Amino acid sequence: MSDAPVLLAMEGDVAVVRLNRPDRLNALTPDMLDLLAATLRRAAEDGARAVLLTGEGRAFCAGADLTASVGMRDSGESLRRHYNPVIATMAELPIPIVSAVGGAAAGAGVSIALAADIVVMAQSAYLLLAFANIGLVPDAGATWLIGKAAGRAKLLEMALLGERLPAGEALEAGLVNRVVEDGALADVAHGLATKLAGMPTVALGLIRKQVGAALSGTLAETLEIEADHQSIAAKTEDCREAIAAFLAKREPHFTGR
Ligand code: T3D
Repeated sequence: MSDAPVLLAMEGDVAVVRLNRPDRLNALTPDMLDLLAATLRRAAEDGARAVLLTGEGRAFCAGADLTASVGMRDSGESLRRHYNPVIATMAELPIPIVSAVGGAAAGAGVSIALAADIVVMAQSAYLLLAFANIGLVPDAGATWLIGKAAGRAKLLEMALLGERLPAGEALEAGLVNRVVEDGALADVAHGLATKLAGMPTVALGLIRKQVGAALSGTLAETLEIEADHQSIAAKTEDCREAIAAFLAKREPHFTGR
């Protein structure tokens, strides 16, 4: 296997993107973050219709690599240059993302896991906003992602106490979508990514975009965006195919166009 810190493998229409520094629990370096953003963009440009994002080894991602001079550089600048573009790329990608979280998702690794559309966790996995434990504040969108999904009380608890949130509690808090037996993680996550890759890709991309906009916008703005997006979606080949299949009482075949 390649020793690149981020691996990409196409499995049918699913781009499997793997964080690959298992001996450091996939801790993030600036180069790795840049490669992750570039890999996600390339997967979409090359025609992938869904992404499965996961980590190699016993963790999803342990956040910033603490051996790589956090504290000696301008961390705000590091976030703006390397971390924020990953989260922005994930938000703007035109295809859906499933994250498969085994073991730890800590620090900025929490944000990368939760910035996916569907988050699947292994039973023994956990989320850890480790920042306050080392005198830092949540970053890479964690404050927004957790606040929007789970609300103020859970966000403050996780951010201030810096304790592990087990998968079952993450599910109860509305932070993730599925918790499965450890041995089933890869199959369940891959199954969801494969299902998404076979769906009407243009509509899924628009749904991602309008959900993001709705969470930050007003009802009036959302109504407008929905109308704009429906104009586009209703003209796709996949929409025509779905309606023809419905009327002919057969299964649709979606091409992503
Ligand atoms: O300037 C900037 O870039 C600012 C940006 C900040 C963003 C952030 O993400 S800050 C938060 C950074 N992350 C953390 O604080 C988490 C640190 N890690 C841990 O707390 C623990 O490792 C875990 C709770 C995640 C897992 O614990 P455990 O007991 O399962 O594993 P371990 O033994 O601690 O780790 C295994 C190895 O991975 C170990 O190396 P060794 O002893 O086998 O040589 C450990 O040092 C290494 N490792 C784990 N996390 C990191 C790491 N190495 C570098 N950076 C890490 N974040």
